[in-house]
Amino acid sequence: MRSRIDFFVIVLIITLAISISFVSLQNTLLVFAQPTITDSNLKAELVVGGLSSPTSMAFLDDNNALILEKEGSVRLVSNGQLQQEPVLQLPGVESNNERGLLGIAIMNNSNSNSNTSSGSTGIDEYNNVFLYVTENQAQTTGVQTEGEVRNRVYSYRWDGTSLTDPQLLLDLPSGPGTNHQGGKIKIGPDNQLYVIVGEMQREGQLQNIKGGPGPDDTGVIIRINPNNGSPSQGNPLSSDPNNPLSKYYAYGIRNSFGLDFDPVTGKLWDTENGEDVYDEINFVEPGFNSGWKAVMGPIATSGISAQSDLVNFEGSHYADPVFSWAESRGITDIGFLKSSKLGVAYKDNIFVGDITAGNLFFFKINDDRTGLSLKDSSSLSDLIANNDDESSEATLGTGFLGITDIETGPDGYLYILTYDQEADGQGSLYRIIPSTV
Ligand SMILES: [Ca+2]
Ligand SMILES: [Ca+2]
Ligand SMILES: [Ca+2]
Repeated sequence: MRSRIDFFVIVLIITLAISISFVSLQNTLLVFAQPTITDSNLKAELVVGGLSSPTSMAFLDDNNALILEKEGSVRLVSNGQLQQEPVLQLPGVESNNERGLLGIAIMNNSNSNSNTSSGSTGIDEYNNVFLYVTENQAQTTGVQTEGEVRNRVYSYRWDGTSLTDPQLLLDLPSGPGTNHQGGKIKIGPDNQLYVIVGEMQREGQLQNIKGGPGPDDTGVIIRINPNNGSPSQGNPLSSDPNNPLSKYYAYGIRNSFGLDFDPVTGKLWDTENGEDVYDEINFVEPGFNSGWKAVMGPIATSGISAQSDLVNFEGSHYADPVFSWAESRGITDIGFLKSSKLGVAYKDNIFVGDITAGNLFFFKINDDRTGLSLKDSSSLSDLIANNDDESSEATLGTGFLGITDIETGPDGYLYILTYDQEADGQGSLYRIIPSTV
């Protein structure tokens, strides 16, 4: 009898032990399914879930943000709540591979209106919302030929509840490749609209092919007047509006999912993607030639001997990336944190995401704000993450599944838009806040 009781006690203990370890395993899995921040002073907090293939976001004001879904919906997040109905559902969106509703920028306008007949003076405040979208429908004012898919940039007016009054600003190629569409757009501190366009597998002068087809709006950063789409004053390659180069700020870009402006200097930075080697972070000065498709990553590793092997338009210059990942990992957005809400160490420094693993990287900017500040003892001081181990030195966050956009919110916290490639593009919006909040 005694041995029988012992037997039941042992079985009970084993059963308990198994169930306890199962619960702790479940908890462990639950923890790992959430984004984790290596700095214990910070944490990631879910703002909204339930997004479908979110690509980009922008803030309208302190309480409202717009989020793009790749298939063509513009969603409103109001006071932290995702509104059920899209504020705009674009027809005719082509979302095959990397095509779709990709980029958003918002410009706040204050127009002083004086009405002399009544003697009244008023300020008319409104937001212009710019969208970059791949369309398979004809546009009467565009240059589309029948059956051709185009990338287009429109300006809308936000009336407080919906987007109205679309104006076509840019009508761009979208092929032959269905990948490398670019699509991030930004309003600069100069109030001009910057648009990054991928190479779409074209091979012309803009891809550094000497004697190749002329400028065709691929592999470039375009800088235009947001009111009418005309080339901005002072563009680096040509001041003649009839010259296609007059719209360009930079070229030689393979593909990009990231643009932002340094809040201190107003200078532009981008990220770019390599085929299988070299993703890049670039400091983009006017006339920048990034080197594709002769160079990806540092020119010293490219096999070409000198800048003279590239297509060098007057007013252009080649520059190496300020940082590269030797193994391409799908680097996406770049964002400066434009606040001290996460501590002074993070203020005005950069965060970069990737799509394949959902890692969030953090880098400090150097004193003259033209590159990164990396310790001499670091394996990254050669400006290259040569492998995953080295890359992890710059990793601040993991578990985001895939990052498509990074923005500083009006509350000064860092917002991270995620996209799970393994789960049909299921997406969420997180924000990084101090652990104590
Ligand atoms: Ca480059
Ligand atoms: Ca290295
Ligand atoms: Ca961004």
